[in-house]
Amino acid sequence: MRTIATLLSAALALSAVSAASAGTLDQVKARGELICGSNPGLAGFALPDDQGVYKGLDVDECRAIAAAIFNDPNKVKFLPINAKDRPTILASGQIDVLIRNTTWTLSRETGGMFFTGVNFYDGQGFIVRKKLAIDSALKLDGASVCVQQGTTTELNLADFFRAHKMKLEPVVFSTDDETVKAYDSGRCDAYTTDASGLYAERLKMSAPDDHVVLPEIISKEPLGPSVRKDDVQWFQVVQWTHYALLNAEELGVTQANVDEMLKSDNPSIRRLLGVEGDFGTGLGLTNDWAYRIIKAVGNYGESFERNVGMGSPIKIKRGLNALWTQGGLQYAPPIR
Ligand SMILES: N[C@@H](CCC(=O)N[C@@H](CS)C(=O)NCC(=O)O)C(=O)O
Repeated sequence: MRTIATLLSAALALSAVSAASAGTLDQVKARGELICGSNPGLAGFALPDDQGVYKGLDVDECRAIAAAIFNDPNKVKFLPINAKDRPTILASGQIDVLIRNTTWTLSRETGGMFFTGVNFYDGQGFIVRKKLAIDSALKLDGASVCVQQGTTTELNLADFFRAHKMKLEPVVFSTDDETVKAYDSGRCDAYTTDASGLYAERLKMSAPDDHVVLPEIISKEPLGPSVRKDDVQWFQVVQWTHYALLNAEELGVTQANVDEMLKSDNPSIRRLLGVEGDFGTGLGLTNDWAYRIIKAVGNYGESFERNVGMGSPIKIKRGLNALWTQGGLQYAPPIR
């Protein structure tokens, strides 16, 4: 009897574990919205506009997932997350996915954040006041540098100064607003973050033109979405959402021409849009999943240009984020 009871409770415990760990996609569908962990406010990546509507490159990845699931890019709630809280909030289950300019590193991954890919290849840089009259980060010996806690930025900063035998006075803050304000008010000689962040944060400074970005990029910052480790199907939904955005760009499918493209004879386009084949169901989605994404947010290139590209206030060149066909690193496996 005791054995049966033990077996029964073991079986119950096991099913509870699999119920808890299985089916983020089903949970999202049942809830009726996606919960996306996002930046509290980083222009170009995730920033509420005047109407409180979140806009940005990371935001578009979240909206693309919502579009793939619900055929509605607005069925997503954005939960702003501070840098140092990212691993715990993802682990706690409060969010379905974290898309918050977060660098893919080994220790983050072994610590439970499972990265699905890279939606922005970045690297860390420095900004200083022009009147400091230095033209290289190698001339920062003895400098005070404002930096945000809980970031790879903080670690790379220490490495860079140590590697170059320079004296560093780090001035650490827990939020980005505090960090930028401190630098802007003259508390530090330099401010350091991902290069993308430097472009965005510079716009917040009282006199953006009084500052200069130094030429050195001191690290690799592959920024991408992460999910918990226990749900392969959900991992694939998030991963292939980015691949759909990339494949669309590669195939010339845009938000404006996607309906026209449904009539295309190109087999790759037909598979992407679900006109041919049975690809979406394998992800737990409908076969028009990628059509929904492109119709809602456009392709990766469109999202890039709109949010951070040369036509946007941020003015970042495609660089490493160009498609592989254009000399960049953005590459998606084929849909077949
Ligand atoms: N990519 C780095 C840095 C990410 C990061 O949090 N950067 C800061 C500075 S641009 C930020 O976004 N802060 C926004 C905030 O906390 O409000 C990482 O993953 O650690």
